[in-house]
Amino acid sequence: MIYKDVKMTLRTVPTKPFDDQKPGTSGLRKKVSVFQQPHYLENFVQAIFNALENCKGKTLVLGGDGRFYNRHAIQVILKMAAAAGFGKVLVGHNGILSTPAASCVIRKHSAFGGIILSASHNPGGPGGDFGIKYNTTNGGPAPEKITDDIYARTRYLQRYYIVDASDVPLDTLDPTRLGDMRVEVIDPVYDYAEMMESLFDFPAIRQLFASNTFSMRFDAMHAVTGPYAHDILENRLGAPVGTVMNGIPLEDFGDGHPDPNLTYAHDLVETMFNGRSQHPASRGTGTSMCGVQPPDFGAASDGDGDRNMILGKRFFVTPSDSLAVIAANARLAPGYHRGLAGVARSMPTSMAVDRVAQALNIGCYETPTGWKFFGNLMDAGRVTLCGEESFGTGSSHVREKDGLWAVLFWLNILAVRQQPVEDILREHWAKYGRNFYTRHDYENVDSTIAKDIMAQLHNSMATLAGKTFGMRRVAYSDDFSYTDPIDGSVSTGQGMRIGFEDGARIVFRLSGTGTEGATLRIYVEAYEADPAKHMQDTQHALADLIGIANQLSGIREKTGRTEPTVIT
Ligand code: VG1
Ligand code: CO
Repeated sequence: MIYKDVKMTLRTVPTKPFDDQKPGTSGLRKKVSVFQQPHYLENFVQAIFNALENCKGKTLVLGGDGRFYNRHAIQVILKMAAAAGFGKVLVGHNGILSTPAASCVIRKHSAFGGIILSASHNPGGPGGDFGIKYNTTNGGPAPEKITDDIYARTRYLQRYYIVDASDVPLDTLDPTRLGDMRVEVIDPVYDYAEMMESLFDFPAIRQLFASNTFSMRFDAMHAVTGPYAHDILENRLGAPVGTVMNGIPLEDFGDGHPDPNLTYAHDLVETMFNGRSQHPASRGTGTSMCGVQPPDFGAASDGDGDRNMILGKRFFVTPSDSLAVIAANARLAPGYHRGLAGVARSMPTSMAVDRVAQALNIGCYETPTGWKFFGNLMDAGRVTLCGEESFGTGSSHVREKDGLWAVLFWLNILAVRQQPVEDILREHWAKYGRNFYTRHDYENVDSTIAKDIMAQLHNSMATLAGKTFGMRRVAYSDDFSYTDPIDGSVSTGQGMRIGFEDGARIVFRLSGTGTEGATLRIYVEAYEADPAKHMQDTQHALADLIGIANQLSGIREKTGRTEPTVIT
């Protein structure tokens, strides 16, 4: 390879620590204006590099979801990586890499680690959010031990190192050299698409699209998955052009909120429900109001491509159910035909997958919220499949949740089973029972009030066991802590949970990804074995538990809100 040399000089820049650089559930996320403060980004990047034992000569992967500030941040990080002595940086073309693709590239090229620039599903643009996180050699988000160390270092950082050089061209695939460091610009889609082709039955899916009896829409929400979906769905799998909606990535996501749920993926929801009102979970099919049949299958992904929403014709699949269905049908996909080593779900995720694991006689792990807790289990070969209620599903093919992977898994299942999505769910519930599930989010709550609600709930945890609320008796209640079965590390304060004797649960947690005030999440679940009751409306089926959750937390009185900001 011929490298173009960029002239440079090394510079040490004195700085002062910021006191708000504690990484949350998934890296450091702040308003763009916070990142635009002089030295703010540089300080955090230097703290990451300082926390790495020795990066001299090593390879770093670098990319982001293309949101506003991505281009600037990439140039800064390249120049700081050169100053830190990295040997090589693999950077996505135009600075783009979806989160799962970054994980794939780190693993495939045996990189030392990677920096991913994203605030995921949070809105972008100059008034929106930006984020940064570090992933380790296994391709997964740095575990708490490392994020705690990075944070500690941000607290006393006095200087950072950067080279003065002109910007590295990222709009061509030509390599560059920044001093001794090589910069290779890579096609962000290629490695990832190749991996997907190795996991799923592409010929069967191609046939499904060719059959003319099946149609699909994928909503990329003007975020990072556009180019991935165009290449994989339309080019490689032959889906008709137009299958991918909102496929051009934009720095502000077209002013949208790239969160693939029934509220924010409105273009897709409109198409799939065809004029009907939303929150259709569990409602039956029927003729549409304007006579046009919606597509058979719909899906969407988030800002950085790690989340997914799965829809059938006028039918919503909860992420928890999607995880359970994938687990139950895993053998249908070539990459999983030998079955699953085990499964894991985050604590607030519904227990639907637990029932499948039990039937399959495989291990089932319950971890705190956030993908970083799955890494050790996957590295140790204990689990193959993982999921979160927050529209996150993935497997040990990478160490991040993976939006398009989940969509392809569903396409593979549909290609083999040749049934509508709704029928697959009905059969699943008939066999395993249904875990009705909902999450109520109260966003942008005053932080003091939110902390107060959580403190009061925390105090009541010790006294709830044995109490009866309506028809339900509390079996246990606690503030969830997790001991990692592989390295023994302990994570406390992971959410208040109340379990009832009939298997119902209520969980309260504060979000660790928001950038304004506090977001309080209430997760509610109830198990129903009787198929005659499976087609109820979810909010209706869970009404008594939602009432108990509101009563126990006093959320409505304390915040003055009459309803949640978002229901998923
Ligand atoms: C949320 C979700 C969590 C997910 C995290 C990162 O965290 O609840 O399940 O892992 O976002 O996903 P929190 O702390 O706000 O509840 V992503 O797609 O934003 O990287
Ligand atoms: Co995301």
